[in-house]
Amino acid sequence: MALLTIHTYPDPVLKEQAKPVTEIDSRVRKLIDDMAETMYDAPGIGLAANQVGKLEQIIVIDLQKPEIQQGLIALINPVIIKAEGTTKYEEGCLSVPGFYAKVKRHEKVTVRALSPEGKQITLEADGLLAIALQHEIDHLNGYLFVDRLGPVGRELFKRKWKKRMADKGKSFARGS
Ligand code: K1U
Ligand code: ZN
Repeated sequence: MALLTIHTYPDPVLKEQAKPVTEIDSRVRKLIDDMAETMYDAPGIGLAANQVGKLEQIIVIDLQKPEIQQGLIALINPVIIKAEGTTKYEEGCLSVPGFYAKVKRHEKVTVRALSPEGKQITLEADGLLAIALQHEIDHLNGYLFVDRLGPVGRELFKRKWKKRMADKGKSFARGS
């Protein structure tokens, strides 16, 4: 297995639409293993292929809660086929490090996808799993959680990000 580089905002790959996987072969299964290793190392509870620079419709999720015992979920070509209710949850993103914000999402989702073994599966989820599925599927469609914020939240994000970049520039100039 190998650790992959996580691309961060504003890398253009994060704005791209990932393409459906047409053949689930050893290359795809290795990419899933590498994505899982990268997610656990980060650490995170999910990862989409766009985030490691691969425009393929693959996501991995592990909520890493012993009481849930869900384990690793790897989905290929996932599509939300049903969504109900609304909820708000404070999200983070490995591609937008250090920024957290409350995002409005569906409360429950039903997702259809292929498993790494090529079987069609249907997953019904609520709670954090439903949030993580929506967050990761958004990545495959070129959206970040900051794209789902209202005008005030987006403005706050842009200001914080600009300040962070300016601070980074200053410490680079100082050599620290
Ligand atoms: O897709 C990603 O960038 C991963 C992201 C997933 C996510 C987090 C919160 C709500 C929805 C989706 C993360 O995993 S950010 C890190 C994080 O939330 C976390 C890390 C370690 C332990 C617990 C949570
Ligand atoms: Zn993310």
